[in-house]
Amino acid sequence: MTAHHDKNNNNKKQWQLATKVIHAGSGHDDPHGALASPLYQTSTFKFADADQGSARFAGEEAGYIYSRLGNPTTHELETRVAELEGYEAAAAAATGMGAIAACTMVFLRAGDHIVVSDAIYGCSFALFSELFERFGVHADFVDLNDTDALQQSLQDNTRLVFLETPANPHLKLVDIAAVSQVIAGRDIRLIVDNTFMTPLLQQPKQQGADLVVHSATKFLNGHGDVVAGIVCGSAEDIALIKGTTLKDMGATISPHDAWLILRGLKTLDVRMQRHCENAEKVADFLVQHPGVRKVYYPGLADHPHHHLIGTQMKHAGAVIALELEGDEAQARYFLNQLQMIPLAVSLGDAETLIQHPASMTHSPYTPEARQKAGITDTLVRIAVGLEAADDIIADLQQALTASQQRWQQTA
Ligand code: 4LM
Repeated sequence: MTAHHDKNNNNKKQWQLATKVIHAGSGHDDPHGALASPLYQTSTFKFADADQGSARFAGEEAGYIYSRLGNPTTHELETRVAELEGYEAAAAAATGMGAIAACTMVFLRAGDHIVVSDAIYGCSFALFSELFERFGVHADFVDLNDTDALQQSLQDNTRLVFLETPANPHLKLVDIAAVSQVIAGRDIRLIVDNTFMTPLLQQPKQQGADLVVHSATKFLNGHGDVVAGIVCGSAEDIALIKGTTLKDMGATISPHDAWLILRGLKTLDVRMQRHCENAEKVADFLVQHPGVRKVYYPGLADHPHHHLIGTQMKHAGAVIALELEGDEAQARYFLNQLQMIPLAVSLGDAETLIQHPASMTHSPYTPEARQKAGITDTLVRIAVGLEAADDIIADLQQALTASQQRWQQTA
């Protein structure tokens, strides 16, 4: 370890997040002094001799074995994101769903019960409501802002509360600290999906989350060229996840994808600033447009949980949902009119993306569950990107004008 590294390590706790996205975890000792993190694109690692191999497998000697179990590039990513979220450790996964499955199943066995926020990403809903049920774990989907409903949903066998805030797709917020207070003193872990915020806008550990999970596919990577996930928590919980659900079910990240996310993370702070500025401008535009019936964006003063901005979260983020005047066909017509903005699921990319949750990201919900969660058939979700805000707005404007004309003709 060089003097330079020692100095960095002594100061790193005081670093601001804008510095940590670049420097945290980058203590690699490349023999050539490479500035960028080396990519250890290897499946396996050579042992010096048989004793070393068996000692590593027995956990008696630190060191790498095989990339499903750990890899230096992956480790660098895990260290950086853990520091950003304020946890001791992290485990990277092949996808966000891989991370969610690994960090929930590890704490569950047949007969257990979990409580989940009523609006979450469609595949998380499918995992908890369908797959878990097949293995004897029952999930109740609850409005977690209703403290009485949360209290009543808790059972002796409840092991986890899982929530997303802001919720995909309509940006409902959950007061994490309030949930944490209700479950305090029980043997229940609180897991927060922080994908929509990133640690730069919200650090759920400060509100009492035991684990924080991300789809790293989104803002963390930021360039739309990777699918990945990551979960942060105590060293003990992360060691358990790495040693069981990740090791034996195998949703481990590719070192190349970890390397791309490390690169993407360096610009997270500047990207989030631009994402947020653009989203505010787009929300302001949508609110005043006569063809738009409702805009869901926590940054707007009429959002029911607007008060959480400035306390739980630093900013409303860059995802907006809206309802157009008209029916579902009208929403589809509008999507088809866009010229620059791609019709695509995902979020957090340089490109602004737009999609129809009821038939796309939230199609795994039953129609009844969608209705209960407030995910209407006319809802459209915009993940605001990094383009010039005027160009995003101009594309939305021309598509809204065209669809308004259609609606006036049909109505
Ligand atoms: C989408 N979302 O919404 P992977 N958690 C949240 C998410 O939004 C997602 C995942 C986990 C979308 C994907 C098509 C809050 C995904 C799952 O896709 O497995 O990395 O993350 O558009």
